[in-house]
Amino acid sequence: MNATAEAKSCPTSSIDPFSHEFLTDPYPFHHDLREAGPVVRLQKYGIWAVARYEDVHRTFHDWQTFCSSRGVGMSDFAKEKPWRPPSLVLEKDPPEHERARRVLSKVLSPVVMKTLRDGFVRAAAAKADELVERREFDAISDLAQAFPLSVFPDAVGMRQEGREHLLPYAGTVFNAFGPDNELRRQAIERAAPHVQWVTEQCQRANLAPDGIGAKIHDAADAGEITHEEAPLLVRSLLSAGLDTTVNGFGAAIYCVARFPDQWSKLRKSPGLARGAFEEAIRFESPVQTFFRTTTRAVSIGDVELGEGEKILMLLASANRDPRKWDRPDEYDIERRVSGHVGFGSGIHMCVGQLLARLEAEVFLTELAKRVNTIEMTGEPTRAYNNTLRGLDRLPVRITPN
Ligand code: QZP
Repeated sequence: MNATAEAKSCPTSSIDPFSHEFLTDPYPFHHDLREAGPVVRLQKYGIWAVARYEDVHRTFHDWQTFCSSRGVGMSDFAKEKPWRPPSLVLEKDPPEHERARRVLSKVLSPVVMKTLRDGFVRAAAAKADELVERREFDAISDLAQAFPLSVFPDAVGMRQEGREHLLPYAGTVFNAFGPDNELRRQAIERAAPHVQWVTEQCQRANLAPDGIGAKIHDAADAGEITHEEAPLLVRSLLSAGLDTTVNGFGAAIYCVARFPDQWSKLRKSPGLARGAFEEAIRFESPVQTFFRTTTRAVSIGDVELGEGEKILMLLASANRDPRKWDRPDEYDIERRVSGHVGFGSGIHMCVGQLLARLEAEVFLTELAKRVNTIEMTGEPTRAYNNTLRGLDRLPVRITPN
């Protein structure tokens, strides 16, 4: 290939979306990548990036051209061995994807959500009472982690012992989507005990018979998937179902702590809880990025990409693209937020979104009934991960109604 000709026809950037600097404050880099063009060559990695809403959306929806089966991280499964056996849903294309997806869709359906709701309300009320009593606490460990940890593993039907492996395991999964940098290497280096525990918990014998995990094994009895596939599909729940909601909760609390007028609105109308969560997902995008791989030559704008090229989709940038959103950098719980790509879009769009929204709605509603003000009492500190954006400390003080 003629390097000079390529440089003329296609915007190129030296930005590293997985550098410490980028992960600390991605917004100026998002701006530069959006302005560079519909698709940008990332020099450092020899891959492509899409940062505008329209192009991220198109990439999500054209699954025939932009496939998942070669991995949704930077590593191309056609060239490198995956760090763990590929997911039966995330890392597959139709038709295999559909079979696994149908099962997850069923075990995470509105009917199942209805059976979980009352228990979640009780857990949320108890946690909100406890926090109001304490007044000052860390909104990450004491709330964003504590609440999902108090409901999700029980809903799946997991045993008590060993649950401390869940967040480190998920942290590894999300770091592993990134490039071969220090975050990824260190996570994989330390993963073995977490992988071993999680793998064990996916077995039918380790799941309560009435939980979501067991329902996946029941689907194998019904012939919808094989008995060999069931544990790997349970693994998807454990990979994707906790760290995501933890960072979603963290995002929501960080938002209402920085935008007190929005908390006031929520307090006066707890019915806005779902909107407050959804807007926090748009605003912070707990899942910042994902990749696809081209299955054929394709043009994006004026740029022609070959087959077998990795494309980074910057969801967080799409969710604040001024071409799509009015006042993109404002957190507004009454915004018409539908169309955001914080849960992805298209055939792979988050299959657990009803569960995430249920947890958030129920908890934010209970908090809104009790809490007058939420203020930060110190500097929040960031948690660094190749895929997830969130904090590891958010000291707050709340005042009761
Ligand atoms: C992680 C899996 C944000 C999501 C892409 C997270 C995710 C989804 C599925 C899996 C893992 O199936 O293991």
